[in-house]
Amino acid sequence: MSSKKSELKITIDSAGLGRRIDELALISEAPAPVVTRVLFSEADRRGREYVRRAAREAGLALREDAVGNIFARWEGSEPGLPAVGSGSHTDAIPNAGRYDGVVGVLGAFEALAALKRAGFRPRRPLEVVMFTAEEPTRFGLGCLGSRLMAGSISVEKAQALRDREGRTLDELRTAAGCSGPLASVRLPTGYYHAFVELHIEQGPILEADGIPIGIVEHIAGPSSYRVTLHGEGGHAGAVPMPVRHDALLAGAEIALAVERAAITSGSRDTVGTVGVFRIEPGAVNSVPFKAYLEIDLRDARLDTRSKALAIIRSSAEEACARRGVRMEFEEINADPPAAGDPETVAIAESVCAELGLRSLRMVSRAYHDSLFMARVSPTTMVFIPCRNGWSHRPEEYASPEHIAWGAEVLAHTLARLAT
Ligand code: HGY
Ligand code: MN
Ligand code: MN
Repeated sequence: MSSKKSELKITIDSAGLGRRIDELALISEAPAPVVTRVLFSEADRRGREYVRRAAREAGLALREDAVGNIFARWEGSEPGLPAVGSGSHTDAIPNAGRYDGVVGVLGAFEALAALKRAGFRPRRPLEVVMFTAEEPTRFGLGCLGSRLMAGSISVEKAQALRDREGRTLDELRTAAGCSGPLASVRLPTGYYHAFVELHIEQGPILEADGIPIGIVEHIAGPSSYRVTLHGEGGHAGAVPMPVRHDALLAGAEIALAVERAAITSGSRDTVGTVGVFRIEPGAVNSVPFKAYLEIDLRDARLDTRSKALAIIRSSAEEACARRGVRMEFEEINADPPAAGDPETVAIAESVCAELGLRSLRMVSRAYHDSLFMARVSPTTMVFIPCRNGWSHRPEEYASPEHIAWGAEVLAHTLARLAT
């Protein structure tokens, strides 16, 4: 990896990049300005087609693997060398915005196109990845494409996944046109020389501090859990309060226990959320006999996350015992945090300094495909500010100037790594 100052004069086509981000945003299961593109839905498939077209327009060679990860490659002068990777995702949760993931895919295409326009000739291949299923919406598990690439999930576990309609990954990927064994998704050892992902911060720090670039040193470890509660139903008027076994109220106590455990963990990086909470029968005059919750619990450190989980579980057991409600508590995923590669972080940081851009080393509490790429390659992320830190909502916004600076820092960093 060369760290010498580059003489490259890189110009990002900010207007073109913004237009492509806006065009992709219109490919959605929901009316604008809402963006929703759930894995292998009709909108996701049209979004993939848009990504393929954008890659070709950037002059990149395309291939796809058995789970639908899309690779767009610029061969280097020494093709056999491990590639320098970048990329992100274009799937979007319900009621999302247009920048999460998309900036890292279209921004990487623009970074490579700008390097081509500047006359750069890479020694190492440069490759942009559009990862399949960074979001957990379809199967309840995020980063499915990068997990399989990194060997962080077994083929058996991936094939056992079911969506809410009971469909399997194999059914859906085949219907979307993917083929080949899932085992072939795993990357050969040393496939990437380094990996750098451009992404909006999805938090308020960069904007609040007036800093245009974040460089990720740590990515918090995500975990999620399914809780099913079996109480007793009955007539809302006839069942006296002392004899009720209300599943919703047990669930409500558990949701409050998640919040309390995160706030009192002693670590400012512990975050806990109950983002899914369904009850049955769901009638105003009927005592809920069943509740279903999904808990999202994260921390930059494993020990404080484990301690918070233990508190949540014991609070849940106590509430259910007191209320006469039966509980099933199942882990969906519990991934360790990842560290950014110090040398790659330092290169991105020196690029910012040479461009006269202030930068800040950060922890990412959102997870990204880089969480798994860090297991198989030296990795870091380049963050740009987003308005009020908003993300996973239609008001998500990143300014053209910040997007262009992010793509410019990415272009120089990738060039340095590929030299
Ligand atoms: O949930 C996350 O952190 C990511 O946006 N999927
Ligand atoms: Mn997201
Ligand atoms: Mn994302």
